[in-house]
Amino acid sequence: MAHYFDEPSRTFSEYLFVPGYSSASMTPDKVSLQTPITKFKKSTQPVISLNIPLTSAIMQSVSSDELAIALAREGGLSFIYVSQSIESQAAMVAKVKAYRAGFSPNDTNIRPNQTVAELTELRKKTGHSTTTVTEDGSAHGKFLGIVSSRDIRPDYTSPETLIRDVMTPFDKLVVAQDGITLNEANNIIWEKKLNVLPIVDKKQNFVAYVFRKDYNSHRENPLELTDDNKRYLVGAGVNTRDYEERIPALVEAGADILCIDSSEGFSEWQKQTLQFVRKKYGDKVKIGAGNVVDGEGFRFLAEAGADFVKVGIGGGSMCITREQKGIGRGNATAIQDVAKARDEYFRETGWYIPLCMDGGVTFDYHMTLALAMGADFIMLGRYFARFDESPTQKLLVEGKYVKEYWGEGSARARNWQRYDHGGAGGKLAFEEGIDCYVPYAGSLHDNVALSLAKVCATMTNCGAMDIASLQKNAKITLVSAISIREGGAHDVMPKA
Ligand code: MZP
Repeated sequence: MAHYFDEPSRTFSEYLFVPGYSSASMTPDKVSLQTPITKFKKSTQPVISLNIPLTSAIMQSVSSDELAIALAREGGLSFIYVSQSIESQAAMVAKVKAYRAGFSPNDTNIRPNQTVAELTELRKKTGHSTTTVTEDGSAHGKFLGIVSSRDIRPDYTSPETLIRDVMTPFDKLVVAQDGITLNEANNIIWEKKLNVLPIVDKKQNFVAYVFRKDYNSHRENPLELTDDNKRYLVGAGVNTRDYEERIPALVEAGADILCIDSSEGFSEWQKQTLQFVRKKYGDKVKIGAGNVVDGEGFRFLAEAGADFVKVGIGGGSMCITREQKGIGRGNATAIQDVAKARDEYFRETGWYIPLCMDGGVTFDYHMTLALAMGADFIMLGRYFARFDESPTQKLLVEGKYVKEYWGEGSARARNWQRYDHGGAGGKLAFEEGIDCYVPYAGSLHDNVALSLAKVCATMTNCGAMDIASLQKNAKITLVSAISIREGGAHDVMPKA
């Protein structure tokens, strides 16, 4: 006889927190959202922790290098999408790693013997006006000067003019040597009243810029997630097909952590991929696996060597897996069940394996519920797709600004490796995700700040000042259908 679960499969909207005691000193600004992302042995510290419990989904329409930089600046982490060539994914990872907090890489470069017309074309492509003149036109070539918007007078400067005749040459610029700290660079900017300070190495090769305009943003982001060299942390998705080639390329490019991207993680393919990493790199390379929705699936991946386990099947906002295949589990039940198995595993082995709640986290309070139910961090697609920094187009549809969003199992992404069951060949036999729009919401910084303000406020109401105590002490209740109605504005006439 088939196995039947006693509990119905429940989702976050069916639960509410019941407040706990909060003392006068418990205020939202004092809440710590720091959280582990890699497994660790009892009484030791995880090798990697996040400063906020948010990661962005391994999706074409979400996790590009630009979003990764914006999210790391807030203290979270992106997993660059895997459904692209190994070369382009590794290039995206390298681009994030080239970005030292406060130091901007150069993506608009030109040779001195090129023309103003070529410069105009280049600027249209990159959207940046500060152009670096290097001997060979490469990003880290010998630095010869800068062309800024002030050097070219529109309608007056002939398009045929050579760059060498309009640029501010190297000997007229204030530059600093590589190795300078951000503080020292900012001091020079203020003392010399500069807008930008170029950094060069000993051979005069270009390294990076420090911009005056970034000074405040850096000060506003004390939670920035960086490595020991002040470079932003970045993750990358991998699949269970080309991992032998893809993983070394991503590691070489500087990825700090990997995650197997699959709609269903309780499989021999995941075990083989994890074993490949352990054999080749030991514990040096960190890799998460998933997705699973019950204790059995969790234990399989834990024993196979996963650094974290991702939870959730069929709950994603654009996902139609449950409709297509009848497979999945309500997110709340899934995370509760897996967290129970994780805690048992910890008691048995002394290894704590962080859990990631992935997909279907819709309202901000769902984040808090997921954390309280045992998730250590959350992965979001729809949420991040709405922001300026996501890689998709912003469009005006029926009078409202939207951004494009599509599932990895949609015909548009054609990420068959995520859904395939192995064997020879590989194709997307039927769709498991849709191509859609999400309402445009503005900047990642503003939205993440607002969401986390709500998370911290709820935690304070629960008497929890960090995620571990929320998991231990939260009081959570199921709600009836009628009380869900009571939870919104009701029996009043809202003004339009
Ligand atoms: P959401 O945050 O938009 O609700 O869900 C994002 C998650 O949905 C991803 O992290 C991934 O696990 C899952 N996903 C991505 N593509 C599909 C699909 O095409 C999907 N069905 O379910």
